[in-house]
Amino acid sequence: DFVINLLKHPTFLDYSYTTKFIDTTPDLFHFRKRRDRATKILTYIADITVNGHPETAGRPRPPAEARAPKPPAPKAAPAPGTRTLLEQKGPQAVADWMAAQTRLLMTDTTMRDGHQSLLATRMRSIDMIRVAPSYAANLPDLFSVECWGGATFDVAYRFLQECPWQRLRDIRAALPNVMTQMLLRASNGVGYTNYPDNVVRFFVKQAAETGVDVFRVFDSLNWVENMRVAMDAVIEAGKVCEGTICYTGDILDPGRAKYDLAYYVAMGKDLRAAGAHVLGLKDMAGLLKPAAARVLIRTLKDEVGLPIHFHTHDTSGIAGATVLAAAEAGVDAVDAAMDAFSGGTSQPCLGSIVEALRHTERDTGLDIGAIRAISNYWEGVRSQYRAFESGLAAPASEVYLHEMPGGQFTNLKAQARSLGLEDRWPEVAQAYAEANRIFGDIVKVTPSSKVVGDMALMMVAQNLTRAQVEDPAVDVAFPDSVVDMLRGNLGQPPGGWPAGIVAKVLKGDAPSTARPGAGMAPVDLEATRTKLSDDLSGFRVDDEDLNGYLMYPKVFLDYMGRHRLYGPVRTLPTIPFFYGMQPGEEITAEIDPGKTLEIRLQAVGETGEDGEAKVFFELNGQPRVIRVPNRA
Ligand code: BTN
Ligand code: 3PY
Ligand code: ZN
Repeated sequence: DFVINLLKHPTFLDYSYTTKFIDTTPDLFHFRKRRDRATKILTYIADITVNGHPETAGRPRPPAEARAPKPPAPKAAPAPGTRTLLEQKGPQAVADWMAAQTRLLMTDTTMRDGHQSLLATRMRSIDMIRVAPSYAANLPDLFSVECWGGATFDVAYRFLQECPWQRLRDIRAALPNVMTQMLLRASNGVGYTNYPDNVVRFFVKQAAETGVDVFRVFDSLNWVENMRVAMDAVIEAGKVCEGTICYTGDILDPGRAKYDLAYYVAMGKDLRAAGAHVLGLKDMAGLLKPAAARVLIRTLKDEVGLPIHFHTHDTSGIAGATVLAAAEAGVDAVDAAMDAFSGGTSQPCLGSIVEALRHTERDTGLDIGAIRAISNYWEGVRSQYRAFESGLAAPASEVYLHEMPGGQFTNLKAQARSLGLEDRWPEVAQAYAEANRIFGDIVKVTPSSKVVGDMALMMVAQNLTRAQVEDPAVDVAFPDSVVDMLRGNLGQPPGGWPAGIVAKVLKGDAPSTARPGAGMAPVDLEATRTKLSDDLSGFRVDDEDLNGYLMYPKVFLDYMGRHRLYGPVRTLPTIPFFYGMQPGEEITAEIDPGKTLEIRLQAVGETGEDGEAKVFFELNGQPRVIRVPNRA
């Protein structure tokens, strides 16, 4: 069948990966073009070697022995998995199959939420693609591999100088049998604001085509009305639509009646009616406690009837207990991360859950030896990214106070640091909780969580209390994101926005209560493509590039500008990418399948009067000198 055929394909056999049309199209200038790309990569290495990488400057360095670890060898041809089922029988068959399993199904989040929550989303594609064949061969019984969406899209272009679509395509090719999964912020796409409906549809269609199988669709205010465009597009594409509830509050706390059991059941039914194949339960801050999980999961199973996929974060240290309680209550699938990318603000540990359930009714059946080998690989990967460690060293029961999502916690800490508020962190946490109350107690997840964070930082920086913020007599300059949210541009929370704060923030302007997308004109895609192509001196803009531009116009253009200078730097190993090379060091970069550059740094020469440093390389055995400005 198709799984076997793909495996015999030469590019799969040697673990090389696919490239876009532009990388491989042979033309008259093919040789010249390749040489140009090699020069570009050498220029990048020379620049980083001489000047350092701005993202790692002043940050802790990886241990001297940190190097890309070897991925475990594939033990067998990839057995048919969930993707095989999806391809052959469609998304409803996947949902029916899920519901019929006794075992607990597992999603590995290492390639998305794991590094998003622990390493500021900085994991590079090459570290994922290299291990994808090991997943395909050695863990074919995973439910899915979450590897795309959320913050990864933006960060790939913005900080890692790589194309997120290429990442998805390469993972897809190396993982033919297990479903890939993405996190989609409904009408906010993979961005921070509401996009026009046709942009959301175009994005989903492309993500499905390039390689996403399961779409976890959520709205940052739990407004189902604002999820329909994205959900319909997923269903239309024939992929698995995981309509998702974001969990906040505490269903067992009578003082927190806004988000009670009835609220979640009603939302679950709305999502089912909207066409969800699977019900996602997204506990982005890790607030669902074990006893509450038992009640919530059992009730949602009974009343909604869809298979349930549970996601949580281990910020409090108690997520493992919650997952086990959810398993007992009949949850169908759960998210977890491999050892080195688990715990803390990330997901609980996959291997530990697998072992905890061994020889029980919910035994996952996953091969713990395979998990260990892949975990060892990830441990090596993490050591290369020490510069991005956030340093949360212990569980934080404080999360029940502020309710920050796992992905935001360390981010906001860094933001607080940059504003000189680091030693006032407990106040930030308290202000975050108060800002939430000012907005009427809302779901806090990207992008609404960012607005609450902006508000909290402002309150601490300006020593403002909740009472002062709400007092019409006290003048407050609200952050732009707050004004935007209260105008209605992210949609409506349950019960609407509190009238008092709306009046104060909008100074009498009328807010909108309509679905934001309803008032946005569709973007003329072809006109945008033509204009973009002109701005890029005739570059052939394909649908992936156009989608990148529509989500993040400036970020995309900046990426393209750097790409012209530095070429396919995604193919560099991670240490040279962030730190450059040492004299005498030798690396390889596979810029096309089977086309490998052997790069040796000979020496870094003196900087001349023109301020340029000469860097001496050997490229595939031939001497090359590259000059770069010395800005150090
Ligand atoms: C390479 O040589 O690896 C890439 C050559 C050109 C890549 C362009 S940059 C924007 C767009 N996104 C991709 O992944 N490829 C093209
Ligand atoms: C994201 O939207 O990136 C999230 O991870 C939300 O939890
Ligand atoms: Zn998460």
